[in-house]
Amino acid sequence: MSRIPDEEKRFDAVYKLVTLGEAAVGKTSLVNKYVTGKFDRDYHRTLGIDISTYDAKIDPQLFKLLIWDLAGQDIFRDLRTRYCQGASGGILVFDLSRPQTLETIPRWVDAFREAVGPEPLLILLGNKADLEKNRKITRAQGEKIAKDLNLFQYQETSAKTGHQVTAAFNTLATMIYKSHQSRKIH
Ligand code: G3D
Ligand code: MG
Repeated sequence: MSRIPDEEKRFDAVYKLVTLGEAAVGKTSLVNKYVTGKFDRDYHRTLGIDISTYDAKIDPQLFKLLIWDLAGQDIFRDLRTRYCQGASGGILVFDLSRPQTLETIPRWVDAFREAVGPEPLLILLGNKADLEKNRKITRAQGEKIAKDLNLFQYQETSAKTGHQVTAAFNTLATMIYKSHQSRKIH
């Protein structure tokens, strides 16, 4: 009988999450802020796939999150499928000051669901909420898209100030856990 290392036993679940959305909406900054608590102004644009691991203690659960972060280029097809495979959830991001980054959200949702099916949960984040004077999308518009696409939540975030960043990632992890629990019961 093989032994499970103590370290692995501590986790209630291990989830792969992927970031999705157009270039420069703040995907890498959001992950960075969540995982390190910092906002790095000089952060270099991601060239490939970064995988950050984060132990999220969301009382009473402890989750290990593997957050995959792809460069924002339109490199769909093969990579998209492999990138999304095995994901328990996705973080869709658009920029509140650039409407075209919201317009392509349905494509990202389709791509994700084609790769992993309908079950993994998706959260939609309208990012750069700190740039209030540049805002072009209202909260109601974001909420409507989330509802129309059957996403479980819409939140407005700022990777710069940290506004709603921890809440968004933690909510996603908790909702994934709850949905898996309810599937076990039914
Ligand atoms: P991406 O991973 O989606 O491509 P990045 O996006 O995280 O690389 O961010 C793109 C640019 O937006 C970066 O600026 C970053 O600092 C900025 N940014 C990200 N999130 C926020 C936010 O919440 N508020 C503000 N004001 N800026 C944000 P640079 O200048 O480095 O390209
Ligand atoms: Mg990036």
